[in-house]
Amino acid sequence: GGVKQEEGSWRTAGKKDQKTDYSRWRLKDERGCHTWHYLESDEEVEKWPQSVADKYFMGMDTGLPDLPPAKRPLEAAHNGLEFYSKTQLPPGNWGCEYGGPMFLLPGLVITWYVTNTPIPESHSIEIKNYLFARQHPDDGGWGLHIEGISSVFGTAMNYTTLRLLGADAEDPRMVKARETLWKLGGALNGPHWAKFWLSVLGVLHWDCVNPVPPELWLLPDWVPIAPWKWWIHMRQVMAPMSYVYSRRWSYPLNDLTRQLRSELVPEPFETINFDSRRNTISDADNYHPKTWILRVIFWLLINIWFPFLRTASLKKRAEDHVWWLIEAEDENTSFSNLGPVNGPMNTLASYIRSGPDSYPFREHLKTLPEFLWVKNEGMLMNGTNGVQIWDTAYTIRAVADCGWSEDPKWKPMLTKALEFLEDQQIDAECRDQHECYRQQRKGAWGFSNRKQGYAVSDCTSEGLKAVLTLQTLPDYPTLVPEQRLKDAIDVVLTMQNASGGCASYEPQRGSELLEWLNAAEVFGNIMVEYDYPECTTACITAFHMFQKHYPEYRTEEIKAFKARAIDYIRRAQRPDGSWYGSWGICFTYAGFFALESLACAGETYENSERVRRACHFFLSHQMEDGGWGETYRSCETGEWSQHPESQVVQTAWVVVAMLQAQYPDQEPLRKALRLIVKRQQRNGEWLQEAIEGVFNKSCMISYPNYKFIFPIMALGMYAKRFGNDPLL
Ligand code: LAN
Repeated sequence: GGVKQEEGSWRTAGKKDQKTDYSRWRLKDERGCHTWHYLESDEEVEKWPQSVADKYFMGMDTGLPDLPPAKRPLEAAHNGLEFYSKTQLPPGNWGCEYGGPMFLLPGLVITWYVTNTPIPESHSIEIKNYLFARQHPDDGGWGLHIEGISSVFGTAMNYTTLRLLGADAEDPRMVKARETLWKLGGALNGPHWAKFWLSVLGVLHWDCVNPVPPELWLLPDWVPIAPWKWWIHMRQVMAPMSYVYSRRWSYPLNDLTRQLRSELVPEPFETINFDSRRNTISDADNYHPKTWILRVIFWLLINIWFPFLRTASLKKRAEDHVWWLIEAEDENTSFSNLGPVNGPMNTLASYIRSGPDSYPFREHLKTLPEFLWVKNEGMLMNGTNGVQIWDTAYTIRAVADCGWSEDPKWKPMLTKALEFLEDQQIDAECRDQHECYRQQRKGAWGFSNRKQGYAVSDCTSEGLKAVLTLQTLPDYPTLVPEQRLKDAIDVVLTMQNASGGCASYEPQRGSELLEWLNAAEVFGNIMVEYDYPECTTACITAFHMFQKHYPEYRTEEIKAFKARAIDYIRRAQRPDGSWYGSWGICFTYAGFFALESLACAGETYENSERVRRACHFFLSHQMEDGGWGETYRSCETGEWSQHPESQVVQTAWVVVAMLQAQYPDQEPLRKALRLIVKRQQRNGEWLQEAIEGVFNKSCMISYPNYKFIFPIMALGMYAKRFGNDPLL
């Protein structure tokens, strides 16, 4: 490895498959910022005892007792909550692993490596353990996400990560991974993002990377393809990527990266024409093939723009402006950054621009660990810096659905959760909001924590609903004053698309035709915001609840918003009665939301043909055992894909959906809940089943707390409707 890296624990080669001592890991939660710590000294271990939550997250014995067996719905919900409540973290929030994507750790580890950042031995060991644990046993490869088939993206990147961390090229598992990679055509058959990272590392040559010109950010706002119109995740990833691309920065070649060249690419390196490999990609990676228009644009950029038209001063102006945007993003998020891709990329950009001792680079190194998580398989990188606000708001809702908001047993837990949400509401706009093209955010909630600072339509709505649910009860203090509730409403009111539906972080800004310029190959629906039944429903229901308490505030606007939003939900229903889900798998998830929206509009099984169609869609997929199960393929293909096993989480979604619809027949729902209760363990927990979440159609992501939240919600709502008679 590089000379400096030897100071850290990059090369733990030879000491194969070490394990750290799991009794030394601790999760620290400071106002919703999560970091994992490995305590080296016995003194520290003594001072900072391991919590039940720590043990649970790492798959250790929690020591939680067996509970009286549950026969009735509320008994099962109670047992579930008894267990789940023990994982509430000190500031009042819930948290969990948020893994699934398999392309995140490589970006982080490559960034650490090329910036000569020492890596703690505990991290190096557990990252390797995780990657080996997630290697596909049959072919030795990795996919885009934990359940996905082996691809070049997954295999080349995770192989590289293991090698950087000291795994031996002759380790049989590495040999097997290489075989699969070569069968797929090697790293030069990888997607854009793989070629980018491997060029940064100096293993591939920049000529094989499709261009990302920073000049795009100099385009006037009216230009239809100007970046401010893109989906925020594309914008914030492409900005640092364009900076690094423009600088063509690569890590100097060393022994290890020279070896990697021959391990990742079957052809002899010297003979490769890199420019001709810009568009070569394996079928396993090519979810969204590039359009011919995009290829023509790339060709023009490479052959005309860069060599003949781009002046040095234009290059500098573009780089300076993109750097300004990167700095603004860093400041507006206190270096948390929007996500796990632009986090490492901004780190790298600040290293290149300002150097290893600069303030931004140092701050990035301190903040990046907030993406990491430790579980029984090792250390992984989360899809965001956590799920804090989202899971906490949903937990409040589930407990309330059981009718337990004022139960003295749960009041301290709920009060803590309310305190957390109060603390995490965003209280000010961004600096240079308009120049950074950021959405209004004062009064909003994000998905993870306030520090990250991105308003999300449905997170704001769920945050608001959770706060209202508790605060409007006489037993609870009014922590969030009226003005701040109205601020939240103001934000939600900015989120509607022209269609009436709602998107995620901002209303749609650019044309859906921009998808023709989607260069990332591995993802779909990535260039602009879309309408989502999930986000739309959260907004509708937030208004609905808010208006019960504050009927006078912006009444007409809210009324118009709701009417148009519900109309969108109606239009988005497919002929078979289903809705396509974008953030959870898949039809069971979206239907759960859509039927709640329709219930808000007074549409139920009895009076609505639409609702009946939706219920029959669900009934036609109910399994023998009473449950529902669809695989992640539903998201990729847009058609129901039957899972061989029923899934507790999806079953709970359908039960809630059918209860919202006021489906008259109790029997199918009772059968479904029997399954949920049978799957419950003696200590009240449910075990992890298939992956629950998705983004951009092709990448899956885990929501481990859903196995508590939604069964508890379903059991509570069922009991409210049909009574608490024994299920079994
Ligand atoms: C998330 C996580 C939460 C999710 C919900 C709130 C559940 C959803 O209803 C709205 C969209 C949102 C906020 C969302 C958007 C995309 C995210 C941030 C993710 C799925 C988590 C990870 C993903 C992000 C894009 C991963 C990085 C990958 C890139 C392609 C940049």
